[in-house]
Amino acid sequence: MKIIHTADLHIDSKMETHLDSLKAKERKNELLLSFKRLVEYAKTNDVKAIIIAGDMFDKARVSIKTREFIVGLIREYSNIDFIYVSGNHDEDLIISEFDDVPSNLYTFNSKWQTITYDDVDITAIVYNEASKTYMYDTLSLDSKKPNIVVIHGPIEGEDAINLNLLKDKNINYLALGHIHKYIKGSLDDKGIYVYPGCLEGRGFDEIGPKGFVEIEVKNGEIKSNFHKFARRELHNIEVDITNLDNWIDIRKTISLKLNGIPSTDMVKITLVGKYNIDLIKQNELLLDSLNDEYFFAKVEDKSKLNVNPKDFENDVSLKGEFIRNVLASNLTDDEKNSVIEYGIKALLKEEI
Ligand SMILES: [Mn+2]
Repeated sequence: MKIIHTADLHIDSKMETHLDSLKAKERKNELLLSFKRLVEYAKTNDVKAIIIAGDMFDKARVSIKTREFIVGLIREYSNIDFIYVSGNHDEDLIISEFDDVPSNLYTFNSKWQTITYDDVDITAIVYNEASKTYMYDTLSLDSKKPNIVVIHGPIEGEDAINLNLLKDKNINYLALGHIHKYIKGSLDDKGIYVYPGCLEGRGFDEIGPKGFVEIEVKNGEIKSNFHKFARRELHNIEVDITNLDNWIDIRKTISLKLNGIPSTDMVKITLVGKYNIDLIKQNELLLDSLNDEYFFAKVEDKSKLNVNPKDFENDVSLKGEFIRNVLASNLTDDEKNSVIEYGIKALLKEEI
């Protein structure tokens, strides 16, 4: 029996924190379409159940459009079971009170509930203030069968699920949700815990490969594999511009670093290093040229001007005088950097 473990889809999320409004709208639709692709993948690959370990939606309130889409999709694929445990973002979602809940959609509450298949038992609970006080004591699993347990929550910090208290309870696969990257760890002698991560990265804090975990239960054994599936990946790339002389060199250095990244991906370039006073960076041009090449690009400039006051001690030109004045001022280092950069450009009659 094949099962998919996904979580943290955050459907209906605004996406505007990182993207401009046009791209945000496109990505918002892509979140929905990725879920559709996932369901189609399940059908093609003979997957019997899809576990959604929380935060399927970004908020408890979803638009009618989204609800129709999801419920319609679940109903259409009636041979697949959708095992949906709400998370911290969508806990109050009253999906079970929709008047048209498909019979293959299973929802859960603050008490353990088990769905029994021939090959495996899947047991789940909504993790909240109430259930976290008693869930360790009330979990009782059939030791003669492989067991998958589903919970949405962190495993570190104040509100963490206590993995120690879940040891030796016959859990073979603990299907978690909450952390937006793929993590697999050992629970006890016979069990593992897994976060599949989010299905699509939403911003530059969710970089790297994203997808779901495919589980196979065979002869009483559970095997699982991460499956890269996101429509687009996000990349956060640092580029050192120390000793580069001109914009063309910066662009070339960036291209080398981006080698192999598909143009459908999203890239954030952070410029670092110490650049020489004669370098004209043209970050807007850089941003435009990257946006021409990739679905979405962002540029952050953390590079520092490499200016040694000694070099200008005896410089009698206007430039020398200007730089000495700025360096002697009470401005912060960052402010000095930009004042000198703009000042030099102005002296060179550049556009500022
Ligand atoms: Mn989440």
